[in-house]
Amino acid sequence: MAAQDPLFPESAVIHGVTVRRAALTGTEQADLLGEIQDIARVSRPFSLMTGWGKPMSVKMTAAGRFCWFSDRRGYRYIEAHPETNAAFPPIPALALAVWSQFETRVPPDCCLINYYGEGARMGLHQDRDEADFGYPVVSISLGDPALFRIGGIERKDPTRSFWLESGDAMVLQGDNRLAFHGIDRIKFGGSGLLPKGGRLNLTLRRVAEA
Ligand code: MD3
Ligand code: FE
Repeated sequence: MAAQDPLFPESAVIHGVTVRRAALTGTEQADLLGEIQDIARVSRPFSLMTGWGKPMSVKMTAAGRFCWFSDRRGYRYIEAHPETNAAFPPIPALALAVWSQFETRVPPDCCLINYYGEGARMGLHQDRDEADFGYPVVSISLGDPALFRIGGIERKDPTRSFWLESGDAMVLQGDNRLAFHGIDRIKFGGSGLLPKGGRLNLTLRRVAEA
């Protein structure tokens, strides 16, 4: 492993969150993107409805057993694609390898895939539909930079922001596991990774009880 550069540390705690910059090399990012494109061809990304009755600007699909889902009946994890009823494809090996760098007790059973096109954002929310908050959520960013915001366990708590870039991994655990968080905006076209621009975020989770 290369020596730590204080201006670009390989692993840094930023505002209490562990971020591993360049967890994936350029080649690995391109390989993982190819795998996500294959998944998206069979498991088409869909737009979910927000609690306000408007569609989310982020499109979603998944790999692994579970996919997060929301409709007028509420939020839940589903095990079949809402349009085709097919099971979701397996989680790419490169994503599993990143998870293993942070969590070795259990494998993830959900790899949520979020696509951010121009102007897409994700409002402040908590991830609390999983069985055991003792397991982390691991995020992998691909493509355009995104301004990530994280607060505390109450919506009114103060928030902090920092940029996530292509190839960065982040682990949310402990006090951060139930923190409010969101994506304020992306720098559309700020990375050449996705041919038509935009950002992909993979979140690896353990949904079912181990
Ligand atoms: C902090 N995704 O899918 S990833 C989500 O970039 C989600 O697409 C964002 O929030 C994205 O639910 C942020 C980072 C992330 C994921 C899960 C968390 C941060 C988190 C769970 C708890 C606290
Ligand atoms: Fe989230």
